[in-house]
Amino acid sequence: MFNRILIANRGEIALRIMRAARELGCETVCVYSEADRDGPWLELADEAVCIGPGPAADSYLRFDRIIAAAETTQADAIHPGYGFLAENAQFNEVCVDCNIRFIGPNPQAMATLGDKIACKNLAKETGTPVFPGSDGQIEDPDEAAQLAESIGYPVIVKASAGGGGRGMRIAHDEAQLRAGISSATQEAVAAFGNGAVYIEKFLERARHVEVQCLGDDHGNAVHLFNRDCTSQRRHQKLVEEGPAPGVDPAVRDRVCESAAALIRAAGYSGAATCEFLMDESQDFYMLEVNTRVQVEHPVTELITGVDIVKASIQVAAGEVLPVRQEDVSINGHAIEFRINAEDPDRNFMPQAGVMETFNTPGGMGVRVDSHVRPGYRIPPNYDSMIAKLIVHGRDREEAIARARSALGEFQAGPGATTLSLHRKIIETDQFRNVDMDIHWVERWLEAQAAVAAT
Ligand code: MV4
Repeated sequence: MFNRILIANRGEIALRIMRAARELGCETVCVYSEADRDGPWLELADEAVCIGPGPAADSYLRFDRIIAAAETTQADAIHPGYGFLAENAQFNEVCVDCNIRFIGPNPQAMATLGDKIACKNLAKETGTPVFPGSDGQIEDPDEAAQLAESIGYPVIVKASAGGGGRGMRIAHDEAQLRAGISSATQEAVAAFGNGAVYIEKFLERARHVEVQCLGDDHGNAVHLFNRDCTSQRRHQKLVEEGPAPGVDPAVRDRVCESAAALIRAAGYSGAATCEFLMDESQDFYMLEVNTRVQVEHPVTELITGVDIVKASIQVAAGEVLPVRQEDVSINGHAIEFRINAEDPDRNFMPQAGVMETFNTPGGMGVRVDSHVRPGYRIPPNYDSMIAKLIVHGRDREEAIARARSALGEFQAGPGATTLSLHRKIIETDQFRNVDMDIHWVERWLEAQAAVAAT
């Protein structure tokens, strides 16, 4: 096991990683920016090292400063958390070159799965379902137009180096397709330095279902079942739950096993998530693989009992996966609510400033992952998430009942938060009846605003 782990992150995930590290007997080093000087999570670190000013580009994204901090504090591993450098294969490689263990996949596995075309090709080999589309990169717009004709419009043009909704164009006819290929290519060159684009069938009404996986360096990979992350706005997830409701166990197991097969084939170590879209017939199509621990990992921890962050550290230290597939089962249902310091009534405007009131809920099946305490000043530089409320029950109904109670108890202010939004979401017919698709929250918010305007 490692002696000292450096955490190249901040906020709730820095706290989450430190807790897992401590449990494994590792010391922790936390790097921080000047804007995070008073971060309450720094008190839990054995050492804290300032790596620069508030803007992430001058601190949390600086390879040189993070590596220097690891070397001067004699850290033997770096956990990147999520965001910042978590999916940066170059940073990963620099860690390897400096003889510091990057807690996550090797640079090769990260690069392969991070490249959408390479990932999709590997998925085809492992039997992971993907959308019908181009066989790799589009070389010739005429060929692309022919292919689109045969799979049928609408199609979507995607950048191989894109992700999270960047570099995508929807085309309903040939003219839009030709324009989309050209503009997506230009955008991809400018944004990622890689202009490769591909096309696939575009699915209108879909749910976002993802599979949590774990791999090790001994050729093992398991899945920890799935989560539904359909409730989102502008590619920002709001509510996640697991297991994904309304997926037949046989379909679920087949898709989850295919996701684990993909991770295994990539020679992947650590936590990974395979994202899928699911249509109304429960047909699945893989979108992309996230090569990091995700914000919503606690949903899976509550329903499987597996400590995903601890496992990510153990496998990075060379240990065999702490769980075998046959030992993983689903216990009940869990739902996570992302509490952001944003005003849902003012276009989700971020609310920087002091959190004066911060009373978190408790009781059976209630978990709060947060770095905030009363008096904490939210810096304007970073993501506005201040807490994750995760509830667990024997079934979805009990989880929702606990969510209602816990969301009612939760007090945070004076600035607006997304707590008020979550209290409304759980009462909607759409959420209660799982009558959801990836655009439902945006449609519902617009309808609400229209009613408020009359
Ligand atoms: C799609 C799609 C429909 N059909 N691909 C958006 C982010 C990136 N991960 C892929 N995305 C999509 N790919 C096909 N073939 C619709 C989306 C999409 C989406 C996916 C998941 C969650 C929210 C979304 C919001 C808009 C579009």
